[in-house]
Amino acid sequence: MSRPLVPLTVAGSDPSGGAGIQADLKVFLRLGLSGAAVPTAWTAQGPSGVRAVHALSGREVKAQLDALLADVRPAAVKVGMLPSAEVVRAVARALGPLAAKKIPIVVDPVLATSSGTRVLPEEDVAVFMRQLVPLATLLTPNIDEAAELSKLSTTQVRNDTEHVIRELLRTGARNVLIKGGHLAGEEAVDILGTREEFVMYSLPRVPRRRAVHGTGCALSSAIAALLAQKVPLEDAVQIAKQYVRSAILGAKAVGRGSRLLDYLAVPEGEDVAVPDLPGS
Ligand code: PXL
Repeated sequence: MSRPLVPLTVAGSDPSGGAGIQADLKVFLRLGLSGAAVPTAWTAQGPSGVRAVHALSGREVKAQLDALLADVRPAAVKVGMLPSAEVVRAVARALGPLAAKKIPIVVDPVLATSSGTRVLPEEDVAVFMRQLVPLATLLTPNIDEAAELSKLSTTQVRNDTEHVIRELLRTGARNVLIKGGHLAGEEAVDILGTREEFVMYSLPRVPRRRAVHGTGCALSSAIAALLAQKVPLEDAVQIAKQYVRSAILGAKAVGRGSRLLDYLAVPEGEDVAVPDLPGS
């Protein structure tokens, strides 16, 4: 009997289930895998926004990772919210050996929450770039994050995305996906830069009647779950993008505030093979 593949998320906790480890675990399961989760921070939030972010200490995060990784080798890792340099260091130390074994690591650089609360202090971004980014199989910044990480302007990210991707590849990430979802226009365009090529992903933008949050979390965890199942990166990004688009289309309010993604949306791909999913 082969062992089940276990994807791991290392991210913040969002009690509303719209982002962070709660969202990631739902996405993992939808993509066929039962995951593991190490929280790095507790947020106090409902769908109408983040009231507080409480960082766990580096020691607390290290203790969780050490205990888990002593017993389980994850098939892929997604890293989300990291609230401080000491947590970045703890995560980078624990994930170094996994990166060396070529276990895919998807790093979503959550510098601020979607409602604008700063998460990783500006002075800690250098440590993030130096210690964690070189371990990343894929880095998934949005436009603002790409600008801050590359020290270039958002105008440059919008107008010369490929140059910005090249700069980020030089910092050690093996692949970079810049999410253009925040660009104005009819199409939501994301650009993936690998060491060999650039790939554009364009899907019709979903008009947002009422905000949804956690789309970045869902995208990065969906990619991690697909990489865990050996789906090639270019296909994994396409399937994950289509899944998140369907999840936005089916999003529903669960109370006041932003809508919750439809995590039960069906993962599909155009001309690419989606892994067999339970019940489908
Ligand atoms: O979407 C960014 C994000 C990531 N992780 C957690 C969050 C948020 C946004 O609110 O709460 C835990």
